[in-house]
Amino acid sequence: IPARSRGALRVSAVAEAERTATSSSPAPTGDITNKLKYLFGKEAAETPKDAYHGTAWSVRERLIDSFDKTHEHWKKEDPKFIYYLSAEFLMGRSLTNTVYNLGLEGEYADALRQLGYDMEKVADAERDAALGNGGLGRLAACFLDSIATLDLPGWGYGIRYKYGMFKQVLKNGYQAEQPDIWLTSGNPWEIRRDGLRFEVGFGGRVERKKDGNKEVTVWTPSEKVWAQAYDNPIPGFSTPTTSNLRLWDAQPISEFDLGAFNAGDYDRAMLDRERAEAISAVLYPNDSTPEGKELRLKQQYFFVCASLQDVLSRFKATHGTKFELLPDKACFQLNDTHPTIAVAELMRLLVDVEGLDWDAAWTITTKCLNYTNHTVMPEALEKWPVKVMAKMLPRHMEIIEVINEGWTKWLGGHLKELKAEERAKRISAMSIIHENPWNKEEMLVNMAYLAVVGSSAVNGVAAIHSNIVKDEILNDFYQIFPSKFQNKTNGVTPRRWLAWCNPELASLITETLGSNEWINDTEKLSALRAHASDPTFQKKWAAVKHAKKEKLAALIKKIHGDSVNTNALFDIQIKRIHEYKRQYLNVLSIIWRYKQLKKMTPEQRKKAVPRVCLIGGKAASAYDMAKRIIRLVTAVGDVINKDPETKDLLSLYFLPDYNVTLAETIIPAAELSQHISTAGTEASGTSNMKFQMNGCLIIGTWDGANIEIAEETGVDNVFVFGVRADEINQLRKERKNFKTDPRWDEIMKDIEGGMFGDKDYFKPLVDSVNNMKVGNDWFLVANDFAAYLDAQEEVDKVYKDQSEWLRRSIMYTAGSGKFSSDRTIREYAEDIWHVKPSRPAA
Ligand code: 9GP
Repeated sequence: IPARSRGALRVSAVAEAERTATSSSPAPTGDITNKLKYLFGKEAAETPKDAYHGTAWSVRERLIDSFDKTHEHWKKEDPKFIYYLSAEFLMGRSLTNTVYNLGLEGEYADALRQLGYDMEKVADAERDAALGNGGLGRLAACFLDSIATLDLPGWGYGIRYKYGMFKQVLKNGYQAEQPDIWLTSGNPWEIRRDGLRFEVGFGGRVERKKDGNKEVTVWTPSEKVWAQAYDNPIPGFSTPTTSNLRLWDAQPISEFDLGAFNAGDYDRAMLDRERAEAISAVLYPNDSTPEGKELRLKQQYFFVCASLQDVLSRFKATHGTKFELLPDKACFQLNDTHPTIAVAELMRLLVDVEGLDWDAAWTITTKCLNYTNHTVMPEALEKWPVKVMAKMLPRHMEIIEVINEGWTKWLGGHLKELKAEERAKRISAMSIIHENPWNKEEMLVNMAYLAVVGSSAVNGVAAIHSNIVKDEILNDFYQIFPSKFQNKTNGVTPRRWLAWCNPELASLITETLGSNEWINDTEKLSALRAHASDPTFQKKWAAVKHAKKEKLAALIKKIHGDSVNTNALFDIQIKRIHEYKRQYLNVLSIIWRYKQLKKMTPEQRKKAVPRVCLIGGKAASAYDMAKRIIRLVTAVGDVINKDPETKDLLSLYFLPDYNVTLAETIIPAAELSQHISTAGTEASGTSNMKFQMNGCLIIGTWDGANIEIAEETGVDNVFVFGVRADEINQLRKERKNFKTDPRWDEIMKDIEGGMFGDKDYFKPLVDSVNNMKVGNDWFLVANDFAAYLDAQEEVDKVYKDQSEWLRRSIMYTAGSGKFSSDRTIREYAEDIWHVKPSRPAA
């Protein structure tokens, strides 16, 4: 990072001077080499990896100082805390973020330079902490950054997975999954809290016993593990606050069965350890088998149980057993349905362990919990078979039954005006425990319903999605509790996703706006609008984009060995691979573009807009159709990237192992990004916001946060196409009358005919969209195809007018103020959590 950019990004020279003056930390150069010598046994940093280790362990100490001060302050002040419970935290790398957030980048960059290293290269040696799958987990990470930056007393709680999200590799163009072994070289960003562990039980039996006159319930689990705490300090930006992400690692209660070992039964000797460690081994074990399902439920309960015990033990240390004060001191956000077992667990802890009566415990529980819904996809709205729940968590199953009895009884009273038959129907539709519609023999616990009944507030993550939650998914509940339902449009941290990943653009913005205050107050970006049509400013803007495209081109060269045309439009779609996200639609249009180019004369080709198309994302390991889509991308790429006639005008690459770090290189370089889900299916999307911040134009459907982005950017600046959410149901019913576009028919024949090879493998993909009958082409790819091609033509037209393109690009960044996660978190803090900032002294 050039010195000029660093200066332009700094919080303020005064703040930094103050920090350095009060810091007792040793000079970084010596400290880095000391860390290498005493922790790694190395005399000097021989590789960027060495330099990374020395730097990270040195920065860690500064981070811990800040962490300790913050937590001493909070202990003294005893403010209300928000606890963000999430099965996923997609943190990415920490070094750059930490030094920038702590204002140490100058010091450490200089120190590394003295050691002969460049900060960016050193940062590159870090592995991503990929403890998440996609948007949900990355959102949780952005939220932690904002919680700390806004000085809000708050922690994240989750699982310290030994293996994060799998590493995706391509084998002959097909996705293959490899374990992500991310902890082998140690993790400087965590602190193992020795002695801070809680017991978590599973299975066993439940009994009623007499305790004096009182009947008490005693759960004796058949299996127990320790949840061991690891803290991951989260530095805020431009503040002394450093918050925390506490992750739990599962460990055996008894280390090792020496008796079994001595008897020669080595497998049994290790059994407890293996069973325990399996709980925090992998993110999202494949749950297509009953064992996989049990393991997932175990994981969810494991981290929820440890987190609640932890919070209650801190609460008791200050307030004893005055649990009626708990809602004034703690609130919990349930990130999707994964932590919903918290409803039953908090009841169990309050009633069975602390001896509160049921009603008092229920009032406290519902005041403390809140639930965010992140998806309309039925597969992600979890429903656990009663059988599995009863086996794994017998006491919780009982508690859920009692909650459901109380709830349905209350509902009966509330709906007493209705006729008996109608009332019974409504109650049955809203029961937390219900029949499996596909298998009448099986009863299910509906976790979303449990979350709604057990929470104070329920929210969706973009305006359209929150309306769908109210009007469709949870409409019955909305009718009963309208005031419970809210919207909190997602946001992303402008630190990682603009300032730190695109320092060149950040410097230009700071220079133009006269200060870097926009980093913490993104509404200030709107002042860029005044410069959007200024040719001198446009030139500088374009130069930054071009430099970023060069960097991405170098990465493509490294991965695929090909040089791409950096004067081409960089057109990008990066997200999990899913039918509803419609990467398929993108590929079909690329095929069409290729066919058109092939038909053109050399003269006509000169007028064509060249494009480099990039697609990246992981397909869940058991998601067959998504894997076929990846193969289609690579197969089409194989054909067109090798065609000498067109390859400078069109290329298509699949970027394997899409993760946070890759996104940090891709997003600043993007000129067009695709957010083309079927309207009504993408809850929000958050990469759309990251692209927008980096001045990337969007082609998208009227879906998720695209709508609000378009409103903020100016609808005319966005390439919007396709059917609207309110038309979808009708269109699905009318499938068989749908007349496909002739261009569509041609492409389907090409794929079926083997133009890209592998025709048998692609057949199910073609069949899934091409048979016009009810239930097929569920995501309406065929319906939107023609409109999408038109929108793509419009993209080309605007790209030819570079001054208009650049004007739009600037308008995107200028309109991105709303999508800072600081805004989102402020709204949660004010409307749901009622948590106030509490900043430690610097
Ligand atoms: O699919 C949604 C995505 O649209 C949203 O931006 C993100 C954060 O709210 O959550 C995703 N949901 C999940 O990953 C699973 O519910």
